[in-house]
Amino acid sequence: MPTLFDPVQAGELHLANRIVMAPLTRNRAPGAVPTPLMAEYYRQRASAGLIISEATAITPQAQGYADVPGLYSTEQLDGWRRVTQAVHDAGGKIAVQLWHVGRVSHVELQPDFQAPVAPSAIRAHTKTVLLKDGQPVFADTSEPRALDVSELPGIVQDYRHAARNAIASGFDAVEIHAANGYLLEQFLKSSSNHRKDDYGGSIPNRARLLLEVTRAIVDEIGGGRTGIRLSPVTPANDIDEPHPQPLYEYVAKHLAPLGLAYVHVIEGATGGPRERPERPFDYAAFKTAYRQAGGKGAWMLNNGYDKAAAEAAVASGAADLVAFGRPFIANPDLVARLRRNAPLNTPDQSTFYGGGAKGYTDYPTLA
Ligand code: 8OZ
Repeated sequence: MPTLFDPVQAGELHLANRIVMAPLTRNRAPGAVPTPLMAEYYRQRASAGLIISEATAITPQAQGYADVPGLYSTEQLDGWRRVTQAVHDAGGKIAVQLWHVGRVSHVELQPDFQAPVAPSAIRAHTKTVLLKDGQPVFADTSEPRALDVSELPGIVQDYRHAARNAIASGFDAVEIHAANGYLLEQFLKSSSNHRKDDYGGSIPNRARLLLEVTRAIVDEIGGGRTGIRLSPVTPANDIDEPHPQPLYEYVAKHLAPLGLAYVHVIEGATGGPRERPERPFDYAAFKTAYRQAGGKGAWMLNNGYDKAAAEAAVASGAADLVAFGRPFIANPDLVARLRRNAPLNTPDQSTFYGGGAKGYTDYPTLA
């Protein structure tokens, strides 16, 4: 039986253990440019089998929060190169999470104060973060405009270009952020997609953009360097799908031929309850649909795992990899602590988003 501490192959990635650092938004990239402090933060966490970077905007339009990084300018790529080099020097592996927020944005964060884009002109009743005099403030998201069908090939191209930039910046892989109520999930789920064209209505139509994006990235950098994050029942960012099972099994079957490095599944409500009684979902059947369709690569689970639950998931074969979020914020040496059954530092919520080294690079490691 495999343990959390055994190495594993995920596509082209040889991972030293099965403990993954989940993507974590930290809002410490002023002007969307990764800093040396970020390189230090990720370097400290390089003993994870795989680090998945914080969500990273593929274009200026993809941006939805103050001080989150991007992956489109020369300056940003140079900043990321320092990050990937630091992680590699410390013996780690790092994927970048490719992000388009869609409607979860604000005109103040958009090029020329334009409306954020979405499948349909339906506002998300959720907040984003702006900076006022350098201080983070919550603001309601702006009313989005519906993307014209003629714009969608350009968005697919933006993802492809970002994947190329990722490899040029030294990342080992990319993770497509298709979770948590952002653009690709806005297309997938029926509460946010009321389109009447080939990208709305039926399951194949709502899954079309996600599959086009994934195929373009796989064509650009190879499936073995491509992962995807999905959240079948999350209500995050005011999103809902009354019939997630057939939708996600369709997605699984169509991702299967692409030879992905991994599929990353958030169980339940992101960062919250693992069960949503009002939205039942059979995760085992979802995984079976992927494997039966020939899907290879690692199966990664996430949401609220502790050591015992993660060990059980890996031992039973339910997961090949388990992603830990908040524990990695407060425990740069999480792998060593789990291995030694050492106590964990408690994360300080007040320093999750924005700020500097405090609550970021100053958590203590074991002696
Ligand atoms: C927390 C704050 C802002 C963004 C996600 C990228 O939920 C995020 C995010 C999380 O996927």
